[in-house]
Amino acid sequence: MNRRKFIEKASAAGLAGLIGSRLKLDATPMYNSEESRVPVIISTWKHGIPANEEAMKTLMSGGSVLDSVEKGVRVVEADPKNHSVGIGGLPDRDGHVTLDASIMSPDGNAGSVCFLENIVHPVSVARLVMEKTPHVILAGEGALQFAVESGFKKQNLLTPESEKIWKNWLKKHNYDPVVNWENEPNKYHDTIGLLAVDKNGELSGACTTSGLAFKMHGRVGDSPIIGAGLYVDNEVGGATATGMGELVLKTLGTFLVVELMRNGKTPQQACEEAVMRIVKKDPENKKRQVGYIAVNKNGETGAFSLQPGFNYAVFQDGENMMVDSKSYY
Ligand code: SD4
Repeated sequence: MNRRKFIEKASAAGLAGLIGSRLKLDATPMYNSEESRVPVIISTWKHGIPANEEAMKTLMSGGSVLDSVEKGVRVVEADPKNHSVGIGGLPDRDGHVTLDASIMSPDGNAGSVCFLENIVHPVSVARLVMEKTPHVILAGEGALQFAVESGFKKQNLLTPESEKIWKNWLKKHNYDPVVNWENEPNKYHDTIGLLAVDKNGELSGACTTSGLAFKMHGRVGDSPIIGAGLYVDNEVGGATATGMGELVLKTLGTFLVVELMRNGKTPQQACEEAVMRIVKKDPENKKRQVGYIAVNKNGETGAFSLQPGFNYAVFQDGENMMVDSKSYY
């Protein structure tokens, strides 16, 4: 092929690509008030029930969809009995409770904090990072400094109960996160990721966690990484993740779920395909848990996990209830 023919061919291909992406854009599931089942709140695990309750109350009393996701997950952050989020979270292997959180608003803005210590409500610090700084992520000491300067109180987050569990763990010192350990008889719960769509189809999401128990000091998971643990696009829908963050990070799971929905998949199909991506790419998938939940702009929901045992809470049509996720294994 001579040079000119090659260029002609290449530009035709470029044009076809453009038309293709235009077609894909047209396939974006737009909000349709006739078909929609909104407002809806969806969140991970059993602690999703009280979080959804608070989020819906906020929407019903005229709060914004952003207020609703923040207030919803704050309920779980403040619960000392929850060993995976906020106060009472299990520490890293050196005994530090280090928190990760993120939030996204309908205008596509995002904020997050990671490796933050001594603050009960990291999601609210994440919101301030989004609203008051030119940045998206603040980490560690810098995040703490910003929080304290913004009026947050420092507090010890390691409760006597969590300390006892950590000291027991130290005796064996075996670093092997257990599948679904949050559903074991000891009643550990897990990360809360929560998505909300208000009655006008506006979307927000939040995700907050103390991360994997007994992780290495300094480890950051998927939850504060936009597109990994949380992603919301107001034109399309939102997704959030729970489980082994490393598997979610390597596949940028929630960004993938939202892009699949943009290209016409239902939330259920999109979650399934994102889990399949992990199955195909990560040999760890057999031993670990990852769960995705998703919602589109019309309030259609979906979820899928690697292992059985993942469940989530949906508040829709006046009912707030637990749903068992389907799983690959
Ligand atoms: C993390 N995804 O830090 C979080 C923790 C979690 O089930 O959700 N565990 O990796």
